[in-house]
Amino acid sequence: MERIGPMSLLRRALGPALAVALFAAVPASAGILMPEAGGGSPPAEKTRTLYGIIGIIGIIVFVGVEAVLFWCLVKYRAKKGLVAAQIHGNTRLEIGWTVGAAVILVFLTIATFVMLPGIKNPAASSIDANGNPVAANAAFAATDQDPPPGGESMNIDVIGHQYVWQFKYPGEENVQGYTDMYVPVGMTITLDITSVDVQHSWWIPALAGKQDALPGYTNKSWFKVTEAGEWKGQCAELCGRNHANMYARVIALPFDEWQAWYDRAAADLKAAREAAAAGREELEAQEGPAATSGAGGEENTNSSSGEG
Ligand SMILES: [Cu+2]
Repeated sequence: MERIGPMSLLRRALGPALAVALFAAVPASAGILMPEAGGGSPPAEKTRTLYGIIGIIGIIVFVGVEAVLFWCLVKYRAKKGLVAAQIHGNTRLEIGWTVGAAVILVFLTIATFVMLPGIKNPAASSIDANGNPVAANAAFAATDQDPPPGGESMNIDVIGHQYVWQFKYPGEENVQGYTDMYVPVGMTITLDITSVDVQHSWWIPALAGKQDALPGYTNKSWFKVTEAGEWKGQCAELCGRNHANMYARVIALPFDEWQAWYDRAAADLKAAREAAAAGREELEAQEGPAATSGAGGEENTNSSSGEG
């Protein structure tokens, strides 16, 4: 049998190893050719469109350059006895490719800056807090205007923990949950993103770009989905040994179903808090107040909001 040296073994393994690495990375790349976009969420849709514009121009330039390169390789390949022509510049060609490259760059710059505000600034909601369509925004507001501070939107706190995402919803019921975020279709969702321990990164690729979750800071992001559905994501910043299991999911429900979920979650949470309070009273009755004071004796607000 043929003996294979370690170097040649390495060389043979390199190709398959690269192929495996590329395919294994696909689930994390949030789209193979183009970035994911789903639910009609504007930041992700616009990121995808911009990526497409830049990508197509990049492909045209790449194919053009490679075509000229291969044409030259074939046409001017070495022939016996042929002396290479000595060329000293070509003014028309040089001006041509300088101006051409500049025009492409100017176009890409303009396209990017025209689209960036739509990626960064939240769009106005299509429904109000009661689930009614908002007509005023469409009828009276300029299309390039940010929604007013008092405009319809829902702000959800996104809190990174090692290794779970916590969500706090607006409202006096203090509804909160983990991993699954429930939102109503048509509502602009603004996010206050932070962390209680290390750096995490909030990312639902189909809905919007990444946003870092940093302890001590509140970063903003937003999305708005126009159809019911589920979109998955995962912490995008290596945050410790269980980072790979720090999943998140956004579940968009029609407003009535979302409201039903919210009411159920609020009731579950209330029941859990009452049960905890009752348990505490019982313990204090048995063992005196010292049993529930100090660490661990505070009200436990970490009970899950339940599934929808
Ligand atoms: Cu994380």
